[in-house]
Amino acid sequence: MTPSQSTSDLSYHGNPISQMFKQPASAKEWEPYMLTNEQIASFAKDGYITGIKILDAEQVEILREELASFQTIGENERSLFYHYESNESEDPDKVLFHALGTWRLTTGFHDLIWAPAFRMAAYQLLGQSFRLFHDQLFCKPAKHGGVVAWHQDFSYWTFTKPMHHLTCWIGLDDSTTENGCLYYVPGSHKWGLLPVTGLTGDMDAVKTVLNPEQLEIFGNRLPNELPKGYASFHHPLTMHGSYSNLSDRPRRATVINVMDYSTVGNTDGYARLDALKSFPPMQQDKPLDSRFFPLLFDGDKELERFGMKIPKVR
Ligand SMILES: O=C(O)CCC(=O)C(=O)O
Repeated sequence: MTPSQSTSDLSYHGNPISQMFKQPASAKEWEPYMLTNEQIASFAKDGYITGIKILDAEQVEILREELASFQTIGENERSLFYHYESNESEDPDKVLFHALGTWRLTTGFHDLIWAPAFRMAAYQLLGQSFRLFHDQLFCKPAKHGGVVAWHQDFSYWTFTKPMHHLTCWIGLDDSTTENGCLYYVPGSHKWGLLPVTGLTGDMDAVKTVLNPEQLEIFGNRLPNELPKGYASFHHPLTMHGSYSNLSDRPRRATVINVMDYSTVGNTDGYARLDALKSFPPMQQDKPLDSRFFPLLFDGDKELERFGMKIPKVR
């Protein structure tokens, strides 16, 4: 199967289906992807790390083409998405395309979740073998791209437990302050869980729930400018968001959200069950281990057989 080819439901494939990403087969082939002790310490301190290359230019091009095809898909394929909003912006003058579930639709997005550079870094930062939770697209067109308001990912994920998740944000365009790059608040992963204050409306709504000390730290937020194909990884409590895109260039990004392999459902009493109606089935206290949550990396098994000593978050 070649990238860009679309089939019915790719979640039936729990392994890569194309040659888009060559999988390492020895310690020597895994080593170039390994994060250093310094990068792991920096993640523990700041709640994110950045500048990790995941995709080459050709792979970016494949994903851009597949992304473009999502604009014109039929009802059947659209039903595979867990969430699909061609414009989720609450500002009538702006556009934000937001979708979850691309890995079920096209070969490139399906195989992206097995990209070796992504898998190695995620394994080290979670310190554990992990499963796919879901993927996402956040795309802002040129000139009128909408904001993604400041938020913590886990405030939207309390229908799962325990909190042992990780996000990988990958640019499909060079992202800069001009076209609406992501921003992070270093150290905010130590604030604890904050309530949902909205994703696509008032950029600064979260300020209403921050205490004076957090508000001061919020002043240290930093832009996460990245070339296309490069990624940042963040903790589920790290505060992040992105401003509008008023530039002449689009700002497209794909996101992979992963979780500890033993994560279970926590749906009983979840306040926003309606938002989950197109999600894969999940049950209270039952492992999320169906075909919708493939095991992406059994790192302990796959790497230790090569005798590799891997620095990991503990
Ligand atoms: O791409 C963006 O602007 C927002 C991304 C985001 O919220 C995330 O990766 O969790």
